[in-house]
Amino acid sequence: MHSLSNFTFTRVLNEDPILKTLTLLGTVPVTTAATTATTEGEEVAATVVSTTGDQNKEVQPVILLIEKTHFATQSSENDITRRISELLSTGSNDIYHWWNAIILEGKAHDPDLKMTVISPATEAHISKYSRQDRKMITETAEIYHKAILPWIESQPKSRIQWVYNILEGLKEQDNILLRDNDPDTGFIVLPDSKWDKRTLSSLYLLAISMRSDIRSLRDLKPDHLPMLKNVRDKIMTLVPLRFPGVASDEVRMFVHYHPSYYHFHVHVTHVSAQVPGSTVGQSHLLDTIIDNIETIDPDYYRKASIRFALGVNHPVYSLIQGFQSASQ
Ligand code: M7G
Repeated sequence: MHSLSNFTFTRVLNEDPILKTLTLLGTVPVTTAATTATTEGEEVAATVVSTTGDQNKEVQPVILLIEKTHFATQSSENDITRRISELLSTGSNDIYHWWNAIILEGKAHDPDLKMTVISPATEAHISKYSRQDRKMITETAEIYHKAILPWIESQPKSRIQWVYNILEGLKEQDNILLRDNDPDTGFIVLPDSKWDKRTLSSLYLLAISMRSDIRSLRDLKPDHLPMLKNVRDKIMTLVPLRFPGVASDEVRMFVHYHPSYYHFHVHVTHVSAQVPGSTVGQSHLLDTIIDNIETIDPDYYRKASIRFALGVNHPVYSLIQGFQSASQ
């Protein structure tokens, strides 16, 4: 999908006036690529409905994540004040003046919006990106092994196809910042799709493990310490070298529990980056993970009760609630 001319708006899934983001659900006519994804993959797009006027047309659901970009500040070339075509006064008081401004023309090197398109979107995507209440909930080791692990194992492999595309050298190869091919301790570092690839204070990279047997934090054992330390040490060296201006003590590395994608990966961000959704209770610092396994208990993550915040639409939320009420 390279244009929005075919996009038909369905509804707003979410919006955030602080992060300046808008998430829309809509449809586009079905493409051959989409059919491939749904026939060979075990996952089916949310709805494939039709009808426009008297023509019956197959359409597929699409999610558009739209975010206003940060201001480019590096050179006078990018000076935002020169791109404002109209100023509309909204008031003033003494020395204070408020305007709304209209920018008519964007520039290729200083775009106004960053957009992510998920096409075709599955029910799981629609649920993830819809506005929902978040709750704190505790997953005990028993709940994990009896209720959550079977669910994780039932996830279609197609959900992490994008990860394999990166590891197998099929996609995003121009962006790879580091590749360590060791099958046990190796990993690939590349920009996270959330990052605008230019604002250092919101630097966001992803380190994806070469191993495909680690689904999440819960699987981590002493055997994995060399891999975890390799990620930590190499990233500490890589980031200040590749991104002068970001010092090693400004690099934050963490793992999400629950992640959206059950193939082990580490989030790498600038310490001051605002990370949407990554609130207290979902992020586990890489250094703390290493320490827990190395000095507290080799089986720490197999045994731990983990408390986290979760959107109520998340399947894990209802699985935990279901398990708790069944055992009462
Ligand atoms: P997570 O902890 O599994 O889930 O992190 P989260 O989305 O709840 O944080 C997965 C990370 O991978 C997120 O930070 C995503 O922004 C990032 N990501 C997702 N996809 C589908 C891609 C992709 O195709 N390419 C890249 N480079 N990053 C992605």
